[in-house]
Amino acid sequence: MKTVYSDDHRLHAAKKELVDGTLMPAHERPQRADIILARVREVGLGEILAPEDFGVAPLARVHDGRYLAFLESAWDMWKETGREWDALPLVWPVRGLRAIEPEDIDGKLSYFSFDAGAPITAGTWPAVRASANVALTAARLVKDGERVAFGLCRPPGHHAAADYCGGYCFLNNAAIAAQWLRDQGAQRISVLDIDYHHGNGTQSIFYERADVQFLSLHGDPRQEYPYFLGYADEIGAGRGEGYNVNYPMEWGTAYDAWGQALKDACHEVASYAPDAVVVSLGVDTFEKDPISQFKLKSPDYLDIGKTMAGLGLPTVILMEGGYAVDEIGINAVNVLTGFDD
Ligand code: Q9C
Ligand code: ZN
Repeated sequence: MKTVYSDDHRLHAAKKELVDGTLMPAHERPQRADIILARVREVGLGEILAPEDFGVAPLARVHDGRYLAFLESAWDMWKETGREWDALPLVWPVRGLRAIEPEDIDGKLSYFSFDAGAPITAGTWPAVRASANVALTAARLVKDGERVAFGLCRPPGHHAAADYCGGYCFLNNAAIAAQWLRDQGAQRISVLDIDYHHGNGTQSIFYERADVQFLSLHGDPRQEYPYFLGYADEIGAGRGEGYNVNYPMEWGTAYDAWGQALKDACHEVASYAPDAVVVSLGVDTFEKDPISQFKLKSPDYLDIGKTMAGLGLPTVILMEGGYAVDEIGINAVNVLTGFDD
């Protein structure tokens, strides 16, 4: 299997994140991609390619123009006010407040985010552009006939919606790849999200559409981030009704139950009969993940790859979360080698 990778992910390196009420070193760090890439090389997975530049058009097919303009200009606006540390929001327009884009950069940061989990730094915009190009290049490989391709995306994307960032995510790489495949002539695409956290951004982007099926296996929103989306009764709306499938699972879930949910999700994908599958691959389901509560073990990831390969569909696998950095390479690449075997 070919891997698409860009060093430009390093341009985004947030210093701190809020954990347990204090500012701690960020979990979503450059080392994550470095370790996965090292493992791809170590196992001899296949060729490693640089991304092509697809420009802004495929991003604008998924994201709001105002949001893209904000992402591009946010760091300069923040810096102009004399601040040189990472930009973070402070206030969100919850129930009863007015959702009007403010002029002030601190107001814009809040308006275009749903949490304080996506700090904007000097290199965030070029890094997230590169990450989206990685996803698009992997999608192009599959469109051009590869059975499967791996986009080593960083920063991740599945928490980002059409017009907001959050949860370490800025551009929704999986949604951008899925939409691009549609625009290239695919009739139906399934997005299968196996990150520990619910893919709220991807779900919301495709919620009213029948041409992109979204399935997510994740920590139950009653207990787990992002808390406000991911329930099983979210089945899609309008023309999209029946094309959104959530599998919330409780803390402590191990591979016996998780693997059953994956099998069920794969049956749903098979009945939908898409032209291609986009996988949002998070390995934060691992038992030693520092911010997650599932109990998957390293060999389980081989089985995940094998199960997904069993669909026999063209597949674009895109990296999302996973924060146990010592094992992130083994776990992520186990999915890929399991798929290839
Ligand atoms: N105590 C991804 O995996 N913080 N994002 C959760 C838990 C945000 C995860 C706090 C986690 C975002 C792509
Ligand atoms: Zn996650």
